[in-house]
Amino acid sequence: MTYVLYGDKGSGAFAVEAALAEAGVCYAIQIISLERNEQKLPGFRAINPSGKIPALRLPEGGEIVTESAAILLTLADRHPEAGLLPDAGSAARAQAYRWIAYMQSEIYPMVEIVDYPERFCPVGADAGAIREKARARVRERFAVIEDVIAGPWLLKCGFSAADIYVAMFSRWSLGPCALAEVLSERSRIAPVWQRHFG
Ligand SMILES: N[C@@H](CCC(=O)N[C@@H](CS)C(=O)NCC(=O)O)C(=O)O
Repeated sequence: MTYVLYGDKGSGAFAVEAALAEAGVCYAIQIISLERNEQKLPGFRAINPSGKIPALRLPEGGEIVTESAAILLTLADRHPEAGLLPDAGSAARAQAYRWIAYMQSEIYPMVEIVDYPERFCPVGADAGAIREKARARVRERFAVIEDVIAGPWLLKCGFSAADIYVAMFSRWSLGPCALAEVLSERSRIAPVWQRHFG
């Protein structure tokens, strides 16, 4: 039994695949094409009722986990030897939780508005203007992250799953930041980065 990752190239599945690769575990990928709107088909909604990727099927028992941040934290818990998070209970781990939660709650929802502005507009409203507002919010909210990056990684103590998230959001929205450049060359993650963003 292996993990099964449901996702598409260049999507939030990157973050999950990067964490799986970093943990050195076996996984299979089931492509759910965003271009073909496969995330909204009943077959996939049976996996994730919210009709979004990524989703991860766990080995042993086949439990499904959705929500990219929850998946990253789950992988960190299941594979502590991979060092995806600082030690449990440490101040550094609290900071990793803090910034992962910040990015999922403050930035990811803005990405949906950028990608699908018509979902948030009354009929006849200017979807392009809403998209630009959302882009501005992403830039503003990402600047908060840029200000706390210790360098080369977000946390002073070193690489963590939070860096995978920082790199993904910067690559999507702003053009890769210095941290993303470093992450894209990290040995286990480099091929995953290439596949998604190369
Ligand atoms: N809260 C979700 C958001 C996931 C999300 O928005 N995924 C995008 C792809 S990166 C998606 O599936 N978009 C398709 C849609 O909204 O129809 C998470 O963190 O996993």
